[in-house]
Amino acid sequence: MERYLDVRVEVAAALATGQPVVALETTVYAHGLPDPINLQAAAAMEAAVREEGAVPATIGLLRGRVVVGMTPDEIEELATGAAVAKVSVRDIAPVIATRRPGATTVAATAVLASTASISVMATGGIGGVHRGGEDSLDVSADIQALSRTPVAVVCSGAKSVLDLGRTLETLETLGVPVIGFGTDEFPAFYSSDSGLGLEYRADDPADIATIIEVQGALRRSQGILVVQPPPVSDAIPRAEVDGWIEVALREARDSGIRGKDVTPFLLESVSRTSRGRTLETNLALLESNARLAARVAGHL
Ligand code: PSU
Ligand code: MN
Repeated sequence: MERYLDVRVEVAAALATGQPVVALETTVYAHGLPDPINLQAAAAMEAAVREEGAVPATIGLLRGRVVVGMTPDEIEELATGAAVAKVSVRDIAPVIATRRPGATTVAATAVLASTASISVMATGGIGGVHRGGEDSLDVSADIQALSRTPVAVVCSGAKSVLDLGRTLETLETLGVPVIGFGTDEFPAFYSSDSGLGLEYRADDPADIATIIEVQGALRRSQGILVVQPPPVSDAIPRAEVDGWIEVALREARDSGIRGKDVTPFLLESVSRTSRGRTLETNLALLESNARLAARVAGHL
């Protein structure tokens, strides 16, 4: 397995000695955020993890291998490179085999983190059921990965460009516990409220760690989705975001965007229409999710 899996020394040492480790995805840098905010986000997430006493393990594909614990230079290579693949679960083997550089989505990052024995990761928002997904069947592989990969994913819910109600229903069907950190509501990524209530809430990272431990002890295949709203000072009212999303969805339809290009397209459109406001929020929530993930990992 080492032939294709390169777990860097700092991460390997932390895992061997039981130090907390937090996995971080790279699609958000390569396909979700523009330059230079992507590099700012990467640096802020790694710094937040370290400040909380954990080791960051940024994951991506380079030169025919999975790298777990990328260097800042390698992260920059993925974040700014021209022909970087967006790698979800189905893409892992083909992209490694052809030695293309690849940025991993939540789904692929969770799967590879689990392979490397890392049990907590942080991101912005997971992919989910797209609007109209009941017809197009466009449901992010993030959802299925969560149902069969024992990794806790700390995020701000799912992007509001999605159908959040159907996303939550699907998570329930697949047996994925969703825990609100300091909230009783599923956050809507840029906004703190979605109008969708959650069954479970925790106000202390230690309580989330306990849930992860129970899930692991019972050998459940599912991961856990930990959701927290964006920081209050950066949250954008839902009504405002809804307007930008309508424009984005119309543009996507008019341009015939399909498949893996949908999410990057919608994110780009929303950031353009909002004149960069969504980018500020995205950066702030990524950092705060990395911080919470590290605190949870510290209690495991
Ligand atoms: N959330 C963001 N920005 C992103 C993504 C999520 O704020 O770029 C990425 C994540 O990597 C997520 C992916 O796993 O989008 C989902 O893409 P899709 O809907 O094609 O599965
Ligand atoms: Mn999709």
